[in-house]
Amino acid sequence: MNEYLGRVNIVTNYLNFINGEWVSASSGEKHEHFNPANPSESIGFTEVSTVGDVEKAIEAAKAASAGWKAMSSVNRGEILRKAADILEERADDIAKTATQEMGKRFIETKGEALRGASILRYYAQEGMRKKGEVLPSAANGTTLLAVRVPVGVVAAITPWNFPIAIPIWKMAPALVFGNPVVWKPGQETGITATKVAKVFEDAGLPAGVLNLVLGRGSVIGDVLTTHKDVAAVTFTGSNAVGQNIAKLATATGKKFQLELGGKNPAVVLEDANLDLAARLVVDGAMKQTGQRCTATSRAYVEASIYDEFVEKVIEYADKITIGDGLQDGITMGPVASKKQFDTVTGYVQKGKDEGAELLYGGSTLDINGGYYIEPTIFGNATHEMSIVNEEIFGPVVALMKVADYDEALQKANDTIYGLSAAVFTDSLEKAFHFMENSEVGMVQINGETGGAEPQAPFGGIKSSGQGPKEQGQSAVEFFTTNKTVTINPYTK
Ligand code: UN1
Repeated sequence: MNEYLGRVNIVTNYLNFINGEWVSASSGEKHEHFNPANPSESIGFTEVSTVGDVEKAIEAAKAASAGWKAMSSVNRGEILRKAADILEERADDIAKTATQEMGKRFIETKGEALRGASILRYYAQEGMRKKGEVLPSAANGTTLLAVRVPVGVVAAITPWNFPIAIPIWKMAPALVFGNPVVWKPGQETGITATKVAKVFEDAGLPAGVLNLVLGRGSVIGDVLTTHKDVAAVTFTGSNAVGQNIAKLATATGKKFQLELGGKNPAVVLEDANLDLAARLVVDGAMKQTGQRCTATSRAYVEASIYDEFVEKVIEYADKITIGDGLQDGITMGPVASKKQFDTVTGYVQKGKDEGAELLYGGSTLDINGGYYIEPTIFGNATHEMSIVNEEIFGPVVALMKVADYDEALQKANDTIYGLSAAVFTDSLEKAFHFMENSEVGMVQINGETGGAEPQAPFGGIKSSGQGPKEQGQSAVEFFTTNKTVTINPYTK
C-alpha cells in the first residue's frame, strides 16, 4: 500500500496534495466512491475540499511560481519524461482504479494511461524547442525579440470521462512552459487523480508546482476561476459549466480555454465502404459507452444505401458484449454513475416518445445492480428530435435517411456544436468538400469521430469550445504569453 494514503475504516481515504504534502480537507467531509459495475462495492473515500483549501493550494502554487519559472524548460521537460516512465510502470494499477471508479473497460483506461505517457514525452521534448522569435526591427542596430513566457498559475478543471489523459494533456504543457498548476478533477474520479498526482510527485516535481484539490465543482469551481492569483483556467466538461467559467473569467480578466460538448455527425454516402462505415459508426458511438465528447451520435445516410447500412450497423452492434470492464472479452462497460444512467435512459425514452424507430437495444440490463444500458440505435430519426439535437453522452446513436450529400452536409452543420465530424466516401471531391465545409474543429475522412494525437490540435468551434485549442503546438498559445523585447546595444 502506498505510504501517502491515510485510512478510514476498512477502505482507503485519498487526500488532497497541496504544497508537496498529502493533506485532509478542512471540511472533515469525505466522498465515498462506488463501482458503477457493482454499486454495492465501495472503492474508497476522497476529500471534499472547501474554498479555504483551494486558497491554500493557489497560495502554494503562487509561491512555487518563481522557482519553477527559473528552472530551464529542458530540465522541466526531464521531470515530465520521468513522469512518463513512472506512469507507464503504474499503468495497470491506475487503469484498474479508473475502471472501478467510472466503469469504462480496462483496455480503454489502460490505453488512456499509455496515451498519457505519450503526451508527457511529447511535451518533455517541447522543453527543448524554440521559445521565441527574432524579428527585424525598423531601427538600425536594434534587436527585436518575441519571447514566450509562462502565463502564471493555471487552474485545470477536468472531467471524469478521461480521468488520466485529459488532466495530463492540460498539465503537461502547463508545466513544461513554466506554470504551476492547481488541479480539480471530476469528483467521480478523484481516486484516479490522486494516483496521477503521485506520479508527478515521484518524478521529482518541486513542492507547490502541482496541487490537487478534490471535491465538488459547485463548491470550489468558482474560486478557481476568480482568485486573484490564478492567471488562466483550462476546462473540459459541460456547456453549462463552461459558460459560467467564461463569464467569471471574463469579469476577472483571466485567460480561459474551454473544451465543451459535441453532437458529432457521420455522413455515409452511397460510394462508401459500408462495412467500414458501419463498424466505425458503431465504434464511434459505443466506445467508452458513448461517454466521449467526440462520440458519434447521429449519422446521415444516403437513401439508396440506408437499408443495407442499417443491417450492417445492427450486425456490428450485436457483436458488443456488455459487462464489468475488468472482465476479459467485454466490449462495453456500464455508464459511469446513477446520474448518467438516468440521463441516458431518459433520452432513450424521449427517442421512443418522439417517434424514432428503435432498431437495436434500448433496454437496461441488471448485472450486479450495475448501470448497464444496451447499445441503442434509432432509425428514421428526424432533425427536430431531442436525440438528434442534444448531447446524450451515452451509447445511443440516431440514423437519418437523406436524399444526397448536400442535404447531409446541411443537416450535419445545423447544430450549435462543432467538435468533430466524419464522412465515409470514396469520392475525393466530396471528401475535400466536406473537409472544407463541415463546421467543426476536427474532420475525419473514412474515420471515426473520436480520437486525438498529442502532436495535433484538439478542440471544436461554435459552442464546442472557446480559446486556443489543446495539445500539439496550439498548447503554446494558451500556456504562454508573448513578451516583446527591444534591445539597443549601441549606447555611445
Ligand atoms: C478522444 O476521442 O479520444 O471529453 C478524446 C472528451 C474529449 C476527449 C476525446 N475531450 O471526450
